Amino acid sequence: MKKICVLGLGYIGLPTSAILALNGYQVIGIDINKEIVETVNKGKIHINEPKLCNIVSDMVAKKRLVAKTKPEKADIFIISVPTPLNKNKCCDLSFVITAIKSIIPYIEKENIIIIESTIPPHTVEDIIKPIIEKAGFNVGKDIYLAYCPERVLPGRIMDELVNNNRIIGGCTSICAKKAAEIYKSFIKGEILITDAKTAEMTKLIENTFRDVNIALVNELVKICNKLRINVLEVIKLANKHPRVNLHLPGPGVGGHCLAVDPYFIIQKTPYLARIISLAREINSNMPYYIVSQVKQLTKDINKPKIAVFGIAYKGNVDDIRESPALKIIELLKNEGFIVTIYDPYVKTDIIATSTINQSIENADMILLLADHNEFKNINYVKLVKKMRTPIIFDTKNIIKKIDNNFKKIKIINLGNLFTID
Ligand code: SAJ
Repeated sequence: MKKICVLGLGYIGLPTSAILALNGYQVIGIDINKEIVETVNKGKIHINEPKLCNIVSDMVAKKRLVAKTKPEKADIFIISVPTPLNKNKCCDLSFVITAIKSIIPYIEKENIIIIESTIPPHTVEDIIKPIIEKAGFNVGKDIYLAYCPERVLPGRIMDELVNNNRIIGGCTSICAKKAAEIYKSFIKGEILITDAKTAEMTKLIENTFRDVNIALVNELVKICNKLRINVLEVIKLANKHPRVNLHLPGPGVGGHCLAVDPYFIIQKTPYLARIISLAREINSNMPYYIVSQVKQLTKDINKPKIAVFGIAYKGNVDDIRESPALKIIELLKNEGFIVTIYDPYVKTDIIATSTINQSIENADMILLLADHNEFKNINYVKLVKKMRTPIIFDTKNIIKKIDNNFKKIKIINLGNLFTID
């Protein structure tokens, strides 16, 4: 049985470890966080991801998955540690570099090393390969190095890990071949072989594509509201064109991918990446637009209280990384609004109220920022009775059912904002 060390037991590393164990590998999951290691070794998980917990508990019980804080000798090493933005909006590679250096004492000839963390183009060739070669190995001859980005969607990771196509970017063609053999053991999608730098750029442009397209509709929101046109109706109709697929506008773009990856392209070619930079700017500014609309909607109310529904960066996940809701809450507080927060998924200190009823008590607005399924099925007519002013500002356009009872509530979305002045 081949042994794999997976470094980083986060949103990607833990599901990957579980799938590899399920497919016949002996997996050692490495994380510097002791609590995560203890949780996994109890057969439990520290993230909210459907279908993951059962596999982890089964694999831990069968001893095919073991978590540890330090790496050890193995046949294969997979690096899936975070690559956050630093304060200059460049990729912070320190976790990747530390992870690579931590395996150096344990690697042996014929080992395969795979990077899954999102990284700027040329990182494998220019930064990672030299570290390995400095330790006396010859990449492509006695050690095999590849970049294999994941493309899974949080909330559907366990299905997408298996069914999505996978890009394998080898430092050499033999490196790619060796890495592909591992993924072939569990992937049902296509295995697409290329070189490392092409794989690095492909990963980045996939998320940049979405970020730019979301910026386009977020800009359209402002244009349409200025011109008194319902943007949501425009998007719906335009998408009936066979070759048009406008994305959905919202309060901004969050998550650890779309809001981060475009900067990895910008840092490499700042003067060339113009649409990419502008899209980032437009999406990052959406919270300011939302707050300006909240101010407009509540201008006649004394000391308005806003009940924010949903602070996760998107629906049905517990992740608040880069969530535009955090910026919106900060701006609202700076403007003197009283803010309560309700999110059934997220457990964090910034949520002082725990129940939906507590959060809307005497509130003047429900500000819907995440499209959690729970928020689609609420009886808003009943709920608003506890509010001081029954305004709902639905930035995700999820409240659809407007029967006669709904007429008593002011429901504003990004399409009918222009009706408020
Ligand atoms: N959003 C919009 N409008 C849309 C779609 C999304 O405002 O039409 C917002 C969401 O609310 C959220 C953000 O964009 O704040 C990102 O959401 P997402 O669902 O587009 O993406 P992520 O970050 O959850 O996952 C993405 C996925 N990328 C693509 O769909 C191309 C996933 O496949 C990647 O693996 C993942 O990034 C990653 O790890 O890179």
